[in-house]
Amino acid sequence: MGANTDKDDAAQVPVDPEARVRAMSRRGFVMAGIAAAATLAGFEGLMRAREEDGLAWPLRRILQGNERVVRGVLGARRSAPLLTLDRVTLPARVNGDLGLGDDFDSASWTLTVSPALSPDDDADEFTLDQIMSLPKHEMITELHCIEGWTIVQRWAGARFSDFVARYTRYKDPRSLPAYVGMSTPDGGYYVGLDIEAAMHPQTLLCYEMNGEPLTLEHGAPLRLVIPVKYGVKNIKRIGEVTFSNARPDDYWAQQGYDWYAGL
Ligand SMILES: Nc1nc2c(c(=O)[nH]1)N[C@H]1C(S)=C(S)[C@@H](COP(=O)(O)O)O[C@H]1N2
Ligand SMILES: [Mo]
Repeated sequence: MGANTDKDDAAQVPVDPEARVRAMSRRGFVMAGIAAAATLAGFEGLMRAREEDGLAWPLRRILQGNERVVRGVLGARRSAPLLTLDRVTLPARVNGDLGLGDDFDSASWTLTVSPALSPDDDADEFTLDQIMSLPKHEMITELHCIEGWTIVQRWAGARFSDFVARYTRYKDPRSLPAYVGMSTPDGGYYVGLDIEAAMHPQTLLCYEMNGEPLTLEHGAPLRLVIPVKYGVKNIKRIGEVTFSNARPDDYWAQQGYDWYAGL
């Protein structure tokens, strides 16, 4: 949105727009423009307005106030670029060890998923072998940390969407709730994800990096790789997965970062 659009906008207000508009905040200005377009020019004016992301700009402005709609329009349909081997950052950088305490036994680890398949159970438990028996996908993608740096890694694992279809009660994706939360076994780190991003074909339950089993510092035995989101959402050492219609808590969102953290 630039000054040109504001001029188009002002042109829709018939009565001495300049004097009134100068006194208004930018937001008020835009709202006045929308109101003027709607009441004076009507739908036709809306349709004549320039397009932004394929939407007439007054609609775009309205949608910006509604993140649920915006993420549907702009969020999960995008895919991250797939890169080539020569781009991989070696040695791999490690960042973040919240929830990765020392007294951890990979051998006795299971993945806890709720709600369970059976209404009689609170949660289901899955082994790494069960996850590794799903089709294996490999990809080379960027990981963008919100601190401003980017690394490229070669990841391998099972699609989260395949895990959901095979092992959870949500065989029909239309029955899925709006969110999924994931946390480390000790609860020290946790992320909330919109279900569209979680079910994205590039979202992996990852157990291998650069052709080797994940190391503990990178999240062994199982981490999330979700390249449509910033690094913060790529939770290492997943212990629990919880599907829900209430937006799950998110460690970094609670520190003031954007909850969606989409790229
Ligand atoms: N359990 C856990 N997962 C985590 C973090 C963390 O502190 N604890 N940090 C996140 C952040 S901020 C980034 S950038 C990536 C870094 O992944 P890497 O260490 O494998 O490079 O992990 C994410 N996953
Ligand atoms: Mo990060």
